[in-house]
Amino acid sequence: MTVLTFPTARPNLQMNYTTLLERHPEVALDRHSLSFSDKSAVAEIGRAYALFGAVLLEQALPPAVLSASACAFRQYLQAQAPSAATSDARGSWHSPWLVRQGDHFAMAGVLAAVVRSWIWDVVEEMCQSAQIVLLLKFCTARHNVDDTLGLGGHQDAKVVDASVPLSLWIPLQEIVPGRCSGLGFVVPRAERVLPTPSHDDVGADYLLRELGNLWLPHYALGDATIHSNLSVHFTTGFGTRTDRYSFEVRAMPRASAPAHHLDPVLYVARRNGLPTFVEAYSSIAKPADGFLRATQSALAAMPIGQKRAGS
Ligand SMILES: O=C(O)CCC(=O)C(=O)O
Repeated sequence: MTVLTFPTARPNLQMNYTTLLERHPEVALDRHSLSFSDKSAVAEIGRAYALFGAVLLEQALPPAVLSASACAFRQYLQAQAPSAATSDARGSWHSPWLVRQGDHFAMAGVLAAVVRSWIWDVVEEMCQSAQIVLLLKFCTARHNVDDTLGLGGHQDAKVVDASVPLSLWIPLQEIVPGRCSGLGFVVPRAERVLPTPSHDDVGADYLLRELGNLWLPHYALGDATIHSNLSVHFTTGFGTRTDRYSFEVRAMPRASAPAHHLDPVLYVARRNGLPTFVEAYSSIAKPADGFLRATQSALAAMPIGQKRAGS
């Protein structure tokens, strides 16, 4: 089982996310105009992403699908012994095919909704391809208990894999900075992989030098962000002890995907103009067959959405 965990900055006396937000409330504003809707041109979103490394897609996913997924995730966690996952008082990380109750997989509907939403047009634009792979070994369902955290950040090129270009971060609930843990970014993105003083983390000093470029988005239910592998980003923590549920999805062009990342995997391409799962694979070592089938069934059951404005 691959369960990614990311560096999480420890409490820091100099500045934590609560004091950051109190002293610099502007960090919660989208100062670089990186929020887009289904009315925005895909090319415009692609340009912002190329320059800044992170974009927020507003109201991109059906709230009912996300709420149902959060509810199923909670039920799964309640049914687990605490030792069954990478779990402690701060929450836990799970491969999506393991988050199940019988034949019901909490993340299957979210993945299908992503592929059938206008997010997919954006992913294709960023990948410059309509032949995409969903790298399930790098996808993670996360339960986070909001803790007081000192500033820090990481780049996925360092902590995930340099070959994987992008991540979608999908909260399964509303995220209000200061009220629950979320994901924040340094925008524009870095130009290269940065030195990390400790534990793959760029450190508080880096963020403090970038105060004008910090962004702690407010996510409404249905919003998602996409960040690049060079984007410095961070789990925010305010010490409220509230629960947060999210799903991180990693995708890349099929043509450049390393073979050793393709287990388990879902292949997406267009059929009759609609993004569709065209192949799936899971080895015996990664028992994800049930999840792959559930995701394909969820896609087949999805209403065919309206075409985007301008597409
Ligand atoms: O969910 C989180 O808080 C962290 C996710 C993350 O850091 C990442 O996507 O690289």
